[in-house]
Amino acid sequence: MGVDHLAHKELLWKLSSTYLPNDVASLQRSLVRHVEYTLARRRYKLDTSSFYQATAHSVRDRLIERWTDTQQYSAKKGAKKVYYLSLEFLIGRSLGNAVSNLGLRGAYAEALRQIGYDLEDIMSEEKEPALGNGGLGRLASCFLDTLATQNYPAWGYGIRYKYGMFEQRIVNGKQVEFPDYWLTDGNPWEVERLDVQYPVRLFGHVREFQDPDGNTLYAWEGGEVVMAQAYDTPIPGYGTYNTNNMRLWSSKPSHEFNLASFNAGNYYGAVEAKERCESITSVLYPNDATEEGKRLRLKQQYFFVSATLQDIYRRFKKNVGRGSTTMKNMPDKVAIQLNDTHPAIAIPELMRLLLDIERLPWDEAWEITRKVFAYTNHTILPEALEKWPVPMITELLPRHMQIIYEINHRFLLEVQKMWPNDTARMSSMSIIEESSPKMVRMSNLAVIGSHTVNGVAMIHTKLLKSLLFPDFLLMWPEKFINVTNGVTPRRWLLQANPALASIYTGMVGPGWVNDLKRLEPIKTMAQDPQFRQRWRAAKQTNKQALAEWLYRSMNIRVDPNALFDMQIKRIHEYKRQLLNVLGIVHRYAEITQATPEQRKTMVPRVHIIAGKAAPGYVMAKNLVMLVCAVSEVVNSDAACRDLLKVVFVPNFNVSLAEILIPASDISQHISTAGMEASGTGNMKFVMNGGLIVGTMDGANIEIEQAIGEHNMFTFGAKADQVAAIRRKMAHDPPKIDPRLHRAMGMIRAGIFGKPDDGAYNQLLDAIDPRKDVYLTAHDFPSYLGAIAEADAAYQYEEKWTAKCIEAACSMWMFSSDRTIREYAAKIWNVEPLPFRPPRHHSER
Ligand code: KOT
Repeated sequence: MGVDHLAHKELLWKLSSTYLPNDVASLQRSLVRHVEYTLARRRYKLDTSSFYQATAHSVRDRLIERWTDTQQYSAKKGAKKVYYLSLEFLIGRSLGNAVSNLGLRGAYAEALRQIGYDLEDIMSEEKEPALGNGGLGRLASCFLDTLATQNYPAWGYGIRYKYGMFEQRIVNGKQVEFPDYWLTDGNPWEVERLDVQYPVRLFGHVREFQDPDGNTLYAWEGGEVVMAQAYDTPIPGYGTYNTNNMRLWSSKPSHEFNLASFNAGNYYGAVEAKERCESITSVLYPNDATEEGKRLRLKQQYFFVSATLQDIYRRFKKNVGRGSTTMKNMPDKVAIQLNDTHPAIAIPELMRLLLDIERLPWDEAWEITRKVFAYTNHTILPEALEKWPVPMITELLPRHMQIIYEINHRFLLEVQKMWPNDTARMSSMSIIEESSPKMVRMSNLAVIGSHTVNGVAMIHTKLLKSLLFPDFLLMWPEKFINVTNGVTPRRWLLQANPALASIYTGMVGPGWVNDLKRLEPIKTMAQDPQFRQRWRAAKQTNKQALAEWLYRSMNIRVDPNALFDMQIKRIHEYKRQLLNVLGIVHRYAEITQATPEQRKTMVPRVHIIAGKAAPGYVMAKNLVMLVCAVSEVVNSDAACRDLLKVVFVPNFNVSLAEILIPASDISQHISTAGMEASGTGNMKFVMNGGLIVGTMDGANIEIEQAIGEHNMFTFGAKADQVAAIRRKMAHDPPKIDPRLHRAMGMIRAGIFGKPDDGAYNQLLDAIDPRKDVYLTAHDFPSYLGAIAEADAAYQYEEKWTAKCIEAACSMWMFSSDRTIREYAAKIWNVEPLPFRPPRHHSER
């Protein structure tokens, strides 16, 4: 028997020990095999869509061998792992990223070309998963790319929403939302792990009992149990074998659940209950930087957290008992990063596992918990800070509510020790807000339960410390750190901008792709006219491509020689798209009144605005309407012909950003100072050779430091002035700028239509100089100044190009590679673990 077993093992080993070959002929065989056997289509019935599927499967095979090897290797080494917990991942399309990271782009392009297909066409068949709202979700995906590229053992955990971010269409000049059922054609990038399922309990009650030694114990019982089903997606690193995992959970009914209800004879009731289970992971909440307080959202959060912690726990427990590993060693093997407070219920959940299941004493459990978790805050906007009603948590998660109260009780004793009888401090630091109903402040819970709290840009961290958590800072000064955001140069340069990427590679070799510092020497080339010429040609290629895209998909003609100005991000009052529109209306007025001589001095501009408004956010939807209306009027006015075009591009997403960003000359990042935590679009634009019009907010400040003041067009109130300006305007309203007055007058007069619901008046009333919360009116004059500066600079082509070169080649610190190195060193204490494959592929 023993001998036979060994023989089987050896044979199995031999059978599975070869890597797939990657020469063109082999790739072609693999493509055709997938068309025939995976898709079950005959050879003569081939369209781009089946070839997309086949290519994806062929690439996936190659990802899988690296993926399983990486996972086996890190398990064998017992390495500490990072777990990035996020309710959102905006991964974008996978095919281009995968072939590029695998180094197989050329081979696949050739393999496809020879059989009559174009890799680019095939890539555009892919429907992008939109499992995130905006910056926060995209950041999570940039981090996953870097974690794999830098060989960190790291997993992303999230939710496999059936419906992602809604599809935005413009119907009669207004945003209309359509469901995004992104799985219609299946998802070739995921692997359903039927062997990885966990039960998740909701509702029920807590039973108190005594163990034989007389200790009081608690058990959470009853209620409903739903199942979490794992779906895994390989995350390849660039130029490395290491391939990490993104595990997304989907909810489904549990067996007991089915049996109990069906046996009770309540067939329809049972089917409804089943649907309720599935609804937990049904839809992504489309609110960016706002909080809704819906019960289903809390269910989502807990469902996700419970499954994830069970999974992490199971993996860790395989080591417990091995050697000298005990529960206490969990923080040596596990680092959990909370992407904002959305997964913060993980803190009481881990406590529950350690107390009720592992039966550790409180202090031990608490020490482990605090060493495991770290929390990233992404916004200080009050409307985004999560709070859950105590009655809601009590009903849904009764044991967690007890644990939260106990955490709070012990914490407040510490506060009392530090500041005796300071009730004001107690109530502001408490996890519980004493309102009616009482609320659980998730950010306080996250701060108290984590070893490190980080902001996402220098100014944001400063405000976090001074405005949001000043008392916590006094208590734990070491806990608060800054880690400025970054973006991956793989997707945002190498893949999105091949024209610029090839210039870079031609100058410094391919090493810049994972070491952006290597671009620094190119800065001196800004003085070389020939180099500037090549740089401009690359930008022109991208602008031309965008112009063609706009014509093909929107039937709008734009002049690729005009200045392309973009503001593409979620629509939000604090991001001040209204300031942009008012600037455009002002320009429109100037153009219509200009003499032929004056017209000659004006810079032809194409203004592109894109972004989704949350479905319930009236002001944001009004703004979309206004942009569409302005675009209608301006684009059909003969006076503007060669001077101004305004385009609202619907359904902004990652794929669109990849087309737009490389084609921009100017982009606008013009939030009210102090309100945009970081922004990450700003980084992408500058890396792609565009310049910024921006406020002193978020990462703009650090970008300006990196690229030099002379390469950025800044304006507006500074963060430390905003409060005083607001106070002053209430009793001493400033005089309105005449140009703003005229622009507002044009809108109110109905030049862009008069919506029945007074949508435009509502927008304009909100910037009344007496209650101009976002300082739109206040900043308007200096905004026009910055725009005018940009226009003036653009007219000196050579100087302009030099600015772009200098700026783009100074951006290394905004690579997520730098960001992740900081997280690894300052927060996670993890080391890279490169997996080196056997030299001969057949010796796997
Ligand atoms: C908050 C609640 C729900 C959904 C999203 C958020 C959110 C998003 N909070 N902050 N963000 C953005 O995060 C980005 C990544 O750090 C920042 O660049 C950006 O400034 C934030 O607004």
